[in-house]
Amino acid sequence: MNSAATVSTDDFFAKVATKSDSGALRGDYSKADSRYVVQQDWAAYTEEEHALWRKLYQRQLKLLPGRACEEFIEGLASLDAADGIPDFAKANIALGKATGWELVAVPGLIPEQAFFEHLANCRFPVSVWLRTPEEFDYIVEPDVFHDFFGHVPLLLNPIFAKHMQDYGKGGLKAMKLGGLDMLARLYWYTVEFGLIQSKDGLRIFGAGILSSGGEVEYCLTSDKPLRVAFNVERVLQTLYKIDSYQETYFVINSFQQLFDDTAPDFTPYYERIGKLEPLAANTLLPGESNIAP
Ligand code: HBI
Ligand code: FE
Repeated sequence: MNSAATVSTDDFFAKVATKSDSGALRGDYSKADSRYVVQQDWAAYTEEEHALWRKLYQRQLKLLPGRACEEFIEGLASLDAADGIPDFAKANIALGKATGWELVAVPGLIPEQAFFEHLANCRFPVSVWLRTPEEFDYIVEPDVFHDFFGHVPLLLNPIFAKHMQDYGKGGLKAMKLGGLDMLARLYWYTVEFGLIQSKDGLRIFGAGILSSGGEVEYCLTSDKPLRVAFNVERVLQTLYKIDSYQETYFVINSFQQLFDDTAPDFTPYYERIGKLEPLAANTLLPGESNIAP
């Protein structure tokens, strides 16, 4: 479903090397270049795969009105991706015009350094393979549906796109500062599972939610999870769930807020929070309120 916990380069190569093990990554890395980029080979997708894409797309599309943020819905519409697995080269024309971003095809999860370097240079890595019909509702690693449907629409938004670039730069910096586990929580709770308070009410912008059949409704209406106002340092300290719906969602007020609040140098945050125990995913701190859906 998405990027899971941080994948160190060592873990990563261990996973690729032990392809037969259950923890192995499933993409074909044999043709990847030094940046882990491959050809999409759009012509090689089968009609069955395009049909599965259309089913996934239509299921998700119906869930979006009144739940996804407007920026996502608008971005998706301009990508013209309803008819089958999109050709990245075509999407890159729209993306280039809107924000200067470019999609690059990758075999699947890639090591963090390569991932951050792509983002820092306005390239978004999109997995080339599509899940199987058996995985319609749930997938562990990011496939082309999660990556494209979930992530690409907001890359057409200039402020969000700029945030993603800064996140990439921040990732490269965090690797040197020992802040990667903390920074990954920011990505998780915003880019993957973020909510936004819009003028019309609570909406979703996180790709992990928007590419999921069940969590779209759950995150907005269930009384089980917490919904807490976004605060950078709080998020950096908070553990997350990779194998269940989230126990806490953080709510931003605008993409500008996300951009501005993450603009400062994180060095002092890493120093301070690195010494603390991380907070469990279901924590509500004194003084925090649980935002009603
Ligand atoms: N690779 N293809 C891909 N997609 C991701 O989302 C991704 C990745 N490698 C590393 C990674 N995410 C995360 O570890 C970072 O966001 C922290
Ligand atoms: Fe993702």
